[in-house]
This record gives sequence, structure tokens and C-alpha cells, in this order.
Amino acid sequence: MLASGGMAATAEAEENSASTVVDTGGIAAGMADCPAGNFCAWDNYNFSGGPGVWSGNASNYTRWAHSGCGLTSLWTWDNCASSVYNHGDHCNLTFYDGIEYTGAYYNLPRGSYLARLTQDKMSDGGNANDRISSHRWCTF
Ligand SMILES: [Ca+2]
Repeated sequence: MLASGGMAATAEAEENSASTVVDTGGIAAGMADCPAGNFCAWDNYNFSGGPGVWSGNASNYTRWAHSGCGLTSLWTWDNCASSVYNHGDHCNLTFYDGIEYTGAYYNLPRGSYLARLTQDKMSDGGNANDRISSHRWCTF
């Protein structure tokens, strides 16, 4: 009896888990545009608008054009990202407010993503939205 009850509870938990995946299908769809081995950024929340895709370090986002970022970013990725995904194969990643890996930063573990950067604080306590100007792999 106990074992049977336990199994039922497990099956129910799996169903709940599956329905959660369905609810976030839109998010997963955007994230699927980020190929394995890369760090990706989108100019809107929930992985929409982009992505910018980087397999290596990027010391200065003004060198990476993206029309969706508009005039305030001079049509580059500088100070533009609103959601990000570390889809790297083997490393964590740090992104920075300043170019050349300077200023406030945020440590993003491998496999982690941030769907709405207004909700994530950088090292100076300010939120991370529209601030990223460089990133580097394997920093922590
Ligand atoms: Ca910045």
C-alpha cells in the first residue's frame, strides 16, 4: 500500500513537471535558437529579438551589430541585452557593464539563463538590463 501510494505521488509530480514545460513553451522556443556551445543574448525579455551568438569572448559589444537594439545602442549589442543564456559546453561566464571586462559584473553558470534582466542585480546592485558591454568565459 505504501509503495503503491509512493508511486502514484511520483507519477503526479511528473505530470506537474510536464505541464510546467508546456507553460514555458514560448521561452524554450527562443532559447532553442541558441546553439550549444555559445553564449546568447536577446534584445527583449523571454529570449525574443536576436539572438546574438558568441562562441568566444567579446571585449566590446559595440563591434557587434544588431539592428533591433536601436539608436541608443548605435545599432549594436552595447547596452542592449534583456535576456541571456549560457549554453556553453564546459564553462561559466561573466558579463560586464563596461567594455574590456570592466565595471559591474554578473556571474552566469553554465546552463543558466536569465529571462528578464531587470530582475537580476549586477555586482553594484543595479539591475542588469540594457547594460552588458562585454563578456568572458571561464572566469569563476
Ligand atoms: Ca554597459
